[in-house]
Amino acid sequence: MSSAQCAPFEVTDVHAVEILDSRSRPTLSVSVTFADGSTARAGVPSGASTGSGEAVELRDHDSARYGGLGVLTAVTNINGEILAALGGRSFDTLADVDAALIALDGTANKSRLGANAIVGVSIATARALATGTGVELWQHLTPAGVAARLPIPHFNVVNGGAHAPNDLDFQEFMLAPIGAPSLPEAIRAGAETYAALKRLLHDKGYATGLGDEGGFAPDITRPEDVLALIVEAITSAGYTPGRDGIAIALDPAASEFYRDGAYHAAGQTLSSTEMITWYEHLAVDFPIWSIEDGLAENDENGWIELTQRLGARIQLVGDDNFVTNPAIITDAIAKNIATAALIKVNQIGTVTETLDALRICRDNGYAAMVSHRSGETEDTFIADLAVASGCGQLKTGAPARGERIAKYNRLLEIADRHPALPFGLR
Ligand code: 2PG
Ligand code: MG
Repeated sequence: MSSAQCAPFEVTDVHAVEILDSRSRPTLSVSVTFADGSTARAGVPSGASTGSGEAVELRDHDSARYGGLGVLTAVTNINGEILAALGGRSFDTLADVDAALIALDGTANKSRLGANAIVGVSIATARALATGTGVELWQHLTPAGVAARLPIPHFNVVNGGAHAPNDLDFQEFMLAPIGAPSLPEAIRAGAETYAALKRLLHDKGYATGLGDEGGFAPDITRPEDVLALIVEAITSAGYTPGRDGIAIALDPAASEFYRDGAYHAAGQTLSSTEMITWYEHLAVDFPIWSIEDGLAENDENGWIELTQRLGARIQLVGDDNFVTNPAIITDAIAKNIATAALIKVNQIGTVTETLDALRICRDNGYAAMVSHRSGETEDTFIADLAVASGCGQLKTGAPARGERIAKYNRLLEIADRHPALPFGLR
């Protein structure tokens, strides 16, 4: 049964608690309960390299608590205003609940009640709707006519940028085991290569401390040097670098090093055209299959040139520029900007709008990659969402740290229970 076909349900309780995310910053745990006893909770993720058009995360800005990062205002909004609006009310679908939340908030960017409050209620509601249906969350979320699929996991094994205190400007270097024959083999390839990389870094005298997403954060400045180490790790773990084995995906998160109309990375100052030429060379020298946020969110002409020059050979993913916004993605597809969208539920703020963004990608032959945030909880919703959408790609950090592993372990459970599910890129 898809989420569009639910029987009416009455919300009886909505409750939030301030908890910690994986970076030790406050976030929300939200539970939703229905009159039939169905209940579920959600842990709300939070980003560091955020797009300026993201739905607004409400923070308390009370410097006496958590350096101003507390979320007690969002807790109060849920336990007060949102409970009062939803409690005792019957709905037909998740989309109806999400529409009620958006109307109650009344702003274009969910800034009044907080996108963190709204997305927590939305995810918990989606999960509560799946309980008692006799099917798993991913089955419940799969739209009619869509073929669910186990995604290629993208393991972020080297962290830089806003996610690590090193001098590496590119934010993420990911292993993408595109050539793996199955999800369990892909996870194994990621974990074994991660272990090989740790040995290599150690042997070469680099620190093996971890960044926010569980990848290593060595003091290396040049992306070329990181890429060479990753290729060496892939080979030493016994795998083939490239699309037949383990390919590499980058998220430079270029908005973070774009200032005064130029890109400042690895000691260079580059124009958009020079950045694109750099990526062209990197993609010749290394087995890179996908580049996310290769240019800054407001460098639209650069994105058009990037797509013209590299789009036929490499997947180009928009994150900061698209912010999971269905209208922006529709516009980008029309303008031939990028070839894929990154999908983050908290970036747009409701599950319904996220499913809409995924549908637009599917309907237009545009790729999509479901994504975690740098601040995560043990919540595994995105693993089910990736499977349900059939998009074939999920990035959720290194094969390390509980909050990242929880998502990969959820995929392993789904794979075990549903051996007929296809695996791999769409
Ligand atoms: C990104 C994300 C997740 P953050 O840029 O893609 O890796 O980072 O959650 O910090 O925005
Ligand atoms: Mg990104």
